[in-house]
Amino acid sequence: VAPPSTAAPAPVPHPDCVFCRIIAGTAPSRKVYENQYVLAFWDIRPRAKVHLLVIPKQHVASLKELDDLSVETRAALLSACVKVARDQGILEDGFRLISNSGTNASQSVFHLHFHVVGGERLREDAI
Ligand code: DGP
Repeated sequence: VAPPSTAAPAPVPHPDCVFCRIIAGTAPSRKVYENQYVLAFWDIRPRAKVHLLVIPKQHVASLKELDDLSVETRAALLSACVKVARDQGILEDGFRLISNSGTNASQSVFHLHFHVVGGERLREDAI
């Protein structure tokens, strides 16, 4: 009997989601890291010298739906944020990890994402 597969299920693209198109490869991006659970790429409108986005391959709209992701995906998201920060050389001097969730946070793309921001001194009151 074959052991149970640990592979992540194939992501189900959400209609009209730009980040799902980036995952599917039908929209361009500057990728920096990818594994079976997550993808990391440069923000199209960087607000610091380093500004990356880390997203789950499975579509969920925001942190509100975090529990819909597998525990492996949830762990992979946080690990990937730290890994890409280290790979970009911003871990030692410090960086910021942000996820805007919902209206009050002015979320604009409704596919969960973490902003990894650094490479320079960040304002105390904004990303
Ligand atoms: P938020 O406001 O937290 O939902 O941030 C969404 C971010 O996504 C924003 O900083 C700009 C970025 N973004 C939007 N569309 C694209 C895109 O097509 N490609 C890339 N690389 N980033 C995008």
